[in-house]
Amino acid sequence: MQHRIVTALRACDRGTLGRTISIAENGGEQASQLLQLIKPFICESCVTGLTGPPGSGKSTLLDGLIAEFRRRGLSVAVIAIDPSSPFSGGAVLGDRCRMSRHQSDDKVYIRSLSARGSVGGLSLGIARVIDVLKVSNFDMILLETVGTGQAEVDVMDLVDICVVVCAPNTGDEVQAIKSGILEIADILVVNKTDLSDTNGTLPQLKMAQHLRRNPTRQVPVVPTIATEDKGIEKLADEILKRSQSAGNTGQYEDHAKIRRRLARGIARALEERLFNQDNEMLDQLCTSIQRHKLNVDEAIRIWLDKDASRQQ
Ligand SMILES: Nc1nc2c(ncn2[C@@H]2O[C@H](COP(=O)(O)OP(=O)(O)OP(=O)(O)O)[C@@H](O)[C@H]2O)c(=O)[nH]1
Ligand SMILES: [Mg+2]
Repeated sequence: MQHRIVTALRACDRGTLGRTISIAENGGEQASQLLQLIKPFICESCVTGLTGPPGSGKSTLLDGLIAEFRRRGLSVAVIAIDPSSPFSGGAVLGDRCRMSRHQSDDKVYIRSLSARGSVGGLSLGIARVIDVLKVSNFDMILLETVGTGQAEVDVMDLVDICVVVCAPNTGDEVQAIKSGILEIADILVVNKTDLSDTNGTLPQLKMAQHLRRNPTRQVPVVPTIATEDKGIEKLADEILKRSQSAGNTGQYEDHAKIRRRLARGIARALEERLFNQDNEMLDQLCTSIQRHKLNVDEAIRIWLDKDASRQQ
């Protein structure tokens, strides 16, 4: 018999979605049990991430995309990640207000998650939340995150389609290139084209594509004015085109992305174990560092050499 939680999730019951997402986000034993329970019921939904500098217009674009996907008869779930930066503290409230016009639509589910206090663990929590949403079988799962730090770039490993949003003439595009998010972009959006001559930004972004590690990968550049719903249709087309080709091959998730996620998850689990468990050798190394007999690099090297010889 199907567990009542699974039945409720499959029926998109809001209360159950809210509760199970909180459990998934928090992690720990309860989350493991939940994930075990829902595993056989996880559907192949396409996950699209929108990332980019603060204020580039991600939430406004998302709002337009929700409307566009709904017009095409698709159900949509949105995860907005509340940046822990104090400068954007009010952002989520604004995001929720902007998107709230969709809240009464039972084919739309919007949820904010907090990035606070989950350094390094953010992407693991979100991966679990995505699994919960996949049980509810939304056609489109959209995720918004500020693309400034490594944690946010890591989050983009969770998505099937990565949309990088830049706004021209603010220096943001340079920032985006620096933080490496263009490397992982599947679609580039140049938003706020009403504010500037796009002549500068579009060639700049196209040039940036040539700097990417794999110049053969075609990355479309979509100009938009999110506040006037301009370019949203084209963006929706590009997202759906990619989603369909991934769906056709039956491979939503990229091998390299899964590998990176796995390595990160293992590293995090090891860190916790090493830090919390008694370990004589680790304590000896710490003492040597305190007494200035070793520096941290040397201690790491000694540890890794010992570990390698143990494995032989
Ligand atoms: N002129 C103009 N303003 C825009 C456009 N898109 C968004 N904005 C405005 O830019 C501001 C920031 O938009 P948001 O959608 O909140 O940007 P965001 O990237 O979600 O911001 P954070 O979540 O704080 O990183 C808002 O005041 C929007 O109204 C656009 O195409 N043209
Ligand atoms: Mg936002």
